[in-house]
Amino acid sequence: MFNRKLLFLCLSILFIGYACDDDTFGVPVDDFDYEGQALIDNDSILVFLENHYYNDAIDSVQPLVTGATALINDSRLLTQDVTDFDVDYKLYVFVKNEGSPMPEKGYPTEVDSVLVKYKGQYFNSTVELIDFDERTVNPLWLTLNSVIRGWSHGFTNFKGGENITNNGPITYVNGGKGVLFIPSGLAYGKFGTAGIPPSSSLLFYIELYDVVENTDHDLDSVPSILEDPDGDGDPRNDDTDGDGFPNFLDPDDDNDGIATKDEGGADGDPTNDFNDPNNPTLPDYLNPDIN
Ligand SMILES: [Ca+2]
Ligand SMILES: [Ca+2]
Ligand SMILES: [Ca+2]
Ligand SMILES: [Ca+2]
Repeated sequence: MFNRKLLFLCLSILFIGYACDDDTFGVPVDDFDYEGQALIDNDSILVFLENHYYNDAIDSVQPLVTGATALINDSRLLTQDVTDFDVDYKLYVFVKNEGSPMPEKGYPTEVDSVLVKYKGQYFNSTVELIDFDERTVNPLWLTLNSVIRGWSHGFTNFKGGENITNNGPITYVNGGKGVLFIPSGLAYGKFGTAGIPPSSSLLFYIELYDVVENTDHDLDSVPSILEDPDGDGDPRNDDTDGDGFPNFLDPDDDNDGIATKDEGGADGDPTNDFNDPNNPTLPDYLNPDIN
């Protein structure tokens, strides 16, 4: 990990008698304890889940009362393991409604476009909930690569609703609906943001109305989720031609002057063309020697 390398470098330099402070080489040393904060957040969220329940009558998380099932024991609560920048997190997802059974409304990937409503709250230092943002009247389109990581992963547990528009306003039924419990490291982290203090864990009530399956951000005929040549499930960290634009936002992925969508052969699908006998497993659109 980069920070460990930098620490090693600092130690080496100390050994030969140079000072090593927070901005050695102009690169700030980040000594924030991400793993420790993740554990603190997880403990707080668990305490919260043990002491609250989901009131179905009012669709609200409420303090536990006699006869109710605590969220931690509610079979509708999922635990999702997420690793981000080498830190392991637990994301807790309460699924009130999974979403439409129609297959084409299937689960979004973490880079798909979604139509959502939400209401966000943060946990303060005494694990009370404070409102900070909501979008509860008109749903909003956004893409899951450009939101907090807790959303990117959490929404993949839900499906969209069925469009029942009949020459009137667009309406959806049977959409996904639930609550995300997000540790600060998958939200706004150690800095927080406007209206959210540093290292705050978040609670979001969410509704998922619609999904654009196989969202293709750069319109290059390769779905964004497949623009992941290193296969780690995260298309944000792949930049084949090193031009600063990750492949899923780069219409010419190998910078050979031929747009990726034009390296797809007769069927227009760039993912199944391999014309380099010296490199038979590399698709043409990622191979600058083939154009
Ligand atoms: Ca990747
Ligand atoms: Ca690129
Ligand atoms: Ca691309
Ligand atoms: Ca090529």
